[in-house]
Amino acid sequence: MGVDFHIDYLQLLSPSGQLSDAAGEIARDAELLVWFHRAMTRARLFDAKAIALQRTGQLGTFASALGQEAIGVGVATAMERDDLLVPSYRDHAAQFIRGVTMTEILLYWGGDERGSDFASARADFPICVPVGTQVAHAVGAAYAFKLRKEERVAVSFIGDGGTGNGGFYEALNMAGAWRVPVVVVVNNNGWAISTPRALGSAAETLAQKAIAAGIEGLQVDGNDVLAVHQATHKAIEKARDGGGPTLIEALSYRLGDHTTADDATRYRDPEIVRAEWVREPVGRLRTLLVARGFWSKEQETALLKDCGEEVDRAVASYLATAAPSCDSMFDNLFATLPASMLRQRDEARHYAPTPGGRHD
Ligand SMILES: Cc1ncc(C[n+]2csc(CCOP(=O)(O)OP(=O)(O)O)c2C)c(N)n1
Ligand SMILES: [Mg+2]
Repeated sequence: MGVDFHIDYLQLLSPSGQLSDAAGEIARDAELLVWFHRAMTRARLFDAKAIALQRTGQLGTFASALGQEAIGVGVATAMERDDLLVPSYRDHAAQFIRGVTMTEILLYWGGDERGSDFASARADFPICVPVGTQVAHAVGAAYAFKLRKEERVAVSFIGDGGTGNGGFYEALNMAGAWRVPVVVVVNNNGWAISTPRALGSAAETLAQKAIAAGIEGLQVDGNDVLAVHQATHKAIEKARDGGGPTLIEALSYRLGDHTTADDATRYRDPEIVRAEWVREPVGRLRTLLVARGFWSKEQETALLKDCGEEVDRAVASYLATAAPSCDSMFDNLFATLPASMLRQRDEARHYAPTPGGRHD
């Protein structure tokens, strides 16, 4: 007895903008393709502004999604409104589509708890920084959907490095054993801070980690929004129909630093990064749109102006939000704060800046 396995790889749009016949209907849907382009462009402009805010002392930290926009956009557009997004910390491109606002994301990274209290997307989970823990949350929520016989699917993101975390294996194992409606998307951006993918795991693909959990695993070109969308849509509808979980490894590349607290030039050859720009997701979709006559220079200029203004409005709203009270970081920890936390809160109050604007 032995077990053979094969991991499929899906690419529909090549780096030079050539579309495969397997793209099907979606290739003719000009409106949807333009929508993908808008969503990726919005995320990219937001990213650049968030980094600028951090560099000028107006934002705490930020985890850029530069080069990985197709993953967030392809996944979120494959979800139904009632499905559940359980993000990691680099998934704002998906969160925007779910209805989370740019201002909320800025508040979050500005250290304001109110940034996690989404005005819409109420059911979606907040940003999760402890690596790997969010997948267990998604599996738990999916188990609840199954028990309640709700036709909802939980979708979670994790990084390549995160798939080495014990919590990830446990979550995947239970997803398989319980056969819950969950889709786990691995954003394989090649790096876990300064650890390259090859040092993070000896497995040839990360998708094959699904095999040990008894679930389906596949790879997609994570810089190809059409492939990400198609693969995720299929996995979500399979889960909704009772077909169980799927692990999707989306192959992309982290074109920026890990976060604003990182300087990747200390461990990564800038030449390699320059070469990776050939495969980035936004340019290849734009090439296709232009070739099909779906997009013009004028439309691109107008889009950049619109997105720039939208980002500026979000920044203005973020900066105009009065700083939260120092107590807020303790508010949602326990129903009744234990004595040790009360002591910490008192100490924090002692050092709290005078109430007022964010930048006092
Ligand atoms: C449990 C835990 N351990 C360590 C960290 C510190 N940490 C933050 S991000 C990161 C690397 C994660 O890499 P990857 O999963 O590939 O995601 P990426 O940041 O590349 O999107 C580490 C080790 C953490 N946040 N949580
Ligand atoms: Mg990574």
